[in-house]
Amino acid sequence: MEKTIITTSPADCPENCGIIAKVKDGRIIKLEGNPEHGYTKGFLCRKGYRYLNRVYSSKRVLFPQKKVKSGWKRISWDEALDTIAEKIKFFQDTYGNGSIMHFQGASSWGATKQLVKRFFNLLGGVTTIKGSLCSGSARAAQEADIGVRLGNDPESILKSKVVIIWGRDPAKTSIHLLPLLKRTREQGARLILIDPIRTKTASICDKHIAPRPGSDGFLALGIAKELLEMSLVDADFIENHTAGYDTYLEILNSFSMEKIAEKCDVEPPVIKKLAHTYGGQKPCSILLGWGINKWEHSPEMIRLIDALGALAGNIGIAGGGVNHGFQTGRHFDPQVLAPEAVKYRREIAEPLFGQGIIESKNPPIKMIWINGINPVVSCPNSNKVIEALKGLDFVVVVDHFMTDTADFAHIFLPTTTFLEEEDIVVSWGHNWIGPVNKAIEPLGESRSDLQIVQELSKRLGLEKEMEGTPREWLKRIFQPMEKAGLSVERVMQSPVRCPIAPMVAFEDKKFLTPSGKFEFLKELYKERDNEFPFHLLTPLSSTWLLSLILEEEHPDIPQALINPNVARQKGIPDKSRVLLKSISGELIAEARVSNIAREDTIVISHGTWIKKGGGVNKLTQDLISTSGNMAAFYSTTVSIQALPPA
Ligand SMILES: Nc1nc2c(c(=O)[nH]1)N[C@H]1C(S)=C(S)[C@@H](COP(=O)(O)OP(=O)(O)OC[C@H]3O[C@@H](n4cnc5c(=O)[nH]c(N)nc54)[C@H](O)[C@@H]3O)O[C@H]1N2
Ligand SMILES: Nc1nc2c(c(=O)[nH]1)N[C@H]1C(S)=C(S)[C@@H](COP(=O)(O)OP(=O)(O)OC[C@H]3O[C@@H](n4cnc5c(=O)[nH]c(N)nc54)[C@H](O)[C@@H]3O)O[C@H]1N2
Ligand SMILES: [Mo]
Repeated sequence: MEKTIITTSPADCPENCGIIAKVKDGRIIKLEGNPEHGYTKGFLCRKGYRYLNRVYSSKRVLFPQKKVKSGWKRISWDEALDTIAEKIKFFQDTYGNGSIMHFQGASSWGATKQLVKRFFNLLGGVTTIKGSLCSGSARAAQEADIGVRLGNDPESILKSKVVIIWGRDPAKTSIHLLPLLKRTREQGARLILIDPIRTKTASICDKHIAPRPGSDGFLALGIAKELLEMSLVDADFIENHTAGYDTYLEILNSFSMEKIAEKCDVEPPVIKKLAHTYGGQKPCSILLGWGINKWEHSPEMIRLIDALGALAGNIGIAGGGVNHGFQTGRHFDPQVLAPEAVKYRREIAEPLFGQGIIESKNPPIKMIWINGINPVVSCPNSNKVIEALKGLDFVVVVDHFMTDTADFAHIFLPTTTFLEEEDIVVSWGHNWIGPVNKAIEPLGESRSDLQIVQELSKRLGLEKEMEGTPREWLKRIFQPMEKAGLSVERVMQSPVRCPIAPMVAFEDKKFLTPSGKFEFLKELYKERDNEFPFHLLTPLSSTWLLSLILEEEHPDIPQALINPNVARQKGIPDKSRVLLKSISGELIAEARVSNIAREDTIVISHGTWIKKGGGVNKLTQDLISTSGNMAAFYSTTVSIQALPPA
């Protein structure tokens, strides 16, 4: 008998696709797109269709493991959880709660995943994490400007006359945006891409501008100058709905157009034309990406781009907006995290994870629980992350696979995939909420994150506070949505558009800032001196999602894209081996000579594992954004040299 299960990808991806799982005799035979999902509309990316290769991979770990001298030894759940409970009690009693750290990532956006945080809060609070590896700067920038990171519904671009895609590569990272972009272009809209790399997205755009990496703040200042020069500004919006305009003008007036052009390496006529396009035809939408968000000074860069929206009166209108992503927290009841139980609080910024552990004092961190993240691969400065993990007394990793991080665990706990779980996914990339219905029983002895902490809570006197079925917990977590008229039962039937999400953000022009107005930035950032000659951009890969790569699917060697002129100067033939060096480390890669990269830029995709010869974060510096505690992966510079064949 074949069954059809309605589910949703909880992956850390703006698409969160609606999925139909076809199940026969307890085994999933196929994943398909769910045509009833209003945004993803029945198609998945290759990674989605092929997700079953992960579920049924022979490399998936399905039993608890303990590290022994000769490697890993299978143990029972009882032994694993008894050991962990004893360690928790020991570290609490000996050094205090701060000696225990909980590092939860965002690899699954299932709502029940928060309950692991509840468990650690119920312990009285432990050392946790603040900031982000993904969107911290954009959140901080938009909180300062408009009060919250909230954009127009993606469908709003169908009303745009111009769409500027700024530091985002949807052809690779948001494939369901493509049909919308194509439709709006067919209706006559102009599409403009701003990206130092000539990506695949450039081929669907009318114009591609490749500024110096990290210089977009200046490009935005140049556009603003010309908007003012040509009176393409919305005086009413500036007068009635903004604050801090005079200070912003002072910043603007302290640079000449020529200086700006030199800084961002875009010719004045190109900047001026861009300003005419942006200010000349309303509405114009800016789609801000995550590339622009991974620099030390990203908060200022993003605020300078937001300012364009305010100047041209392109905020709060259909087809307008400076759109990044959506905050998902407002859908959930914060009390579920048991904040009242927290007596101890210490947070380490995610980008400084390694350093934070190494330098921790009073008490030093001794034990860590890691779930839903692979910090050795994903955090900047992998070498420091490894040093930090090696120095800990007790490491627990909850995952599906023996990742580079899991290699440092003392106990590995096998967890279920979403196809073995019941949950709800609220997306950060669009406004649809999707059900996660259980398609199959857990494979092997794998357990959900929730089940794992529930079992552990029994050993620590917290059973009552953690008990409940996933459905019962979902009803508690989802209280605010139930109050807004959307029940958990309804969500579990099929994907549904979020009832509180506006099609147009801030249509009433009442911003959630303390002044109620759009706030211009007050200060520019300090430019950094680069240590090495090339910017290292490490964007996401079209082939894989973050670090979710099966070992057998790894490339033999990472590929480094370099400009033909650099290749000539340095004597680096195509497909030859090169050595890259930064302040943090070294990496051997294969040079791919390509004019999609600027002469000052080297490009390597993020995600591959160190034990498979990859790991671009061995090169990246552990730098942090000026606000929002965001990892500044792209502020790293490198040198490159030819290597003899292996
Ligand atoms: N295939 C695939 N899809 C994914 C993911 C994946 O790993 N693989 N990951 C998902 C996740 S978690 C996220 S956050 C999203 C991110 O989605 P995107 O925003 O598309 O991702 P990035 O690759 O970080 O950056 C996009 C572009 O920004 C450019 N960029 C870098 N620095 C600058 C700059 O200074 N100025 C400008 N103008 N551009 C710059 C890069 O060259 C890159 O082409 O993708 C999601 N979708
Ligand atoms: N150099 C460089 N580094 C980057 C980036 C970049 O552009 N350049 N991009 C960054 C971005 S945008 C992001 S979002 C981060 C992501 O960094 P991570 O959060 O590390 O992302 P993932 O690779 O998705 O997942 C980590 C692990 O979680 C596991 N996992 C999946 N689902 C579950 C679950 O339900 N429970 C448990 N316990 N485990 C689960 C997976 O098997 C995987 O091993 O990486 C960042 N790192
Ligand atoms: Mo991300």
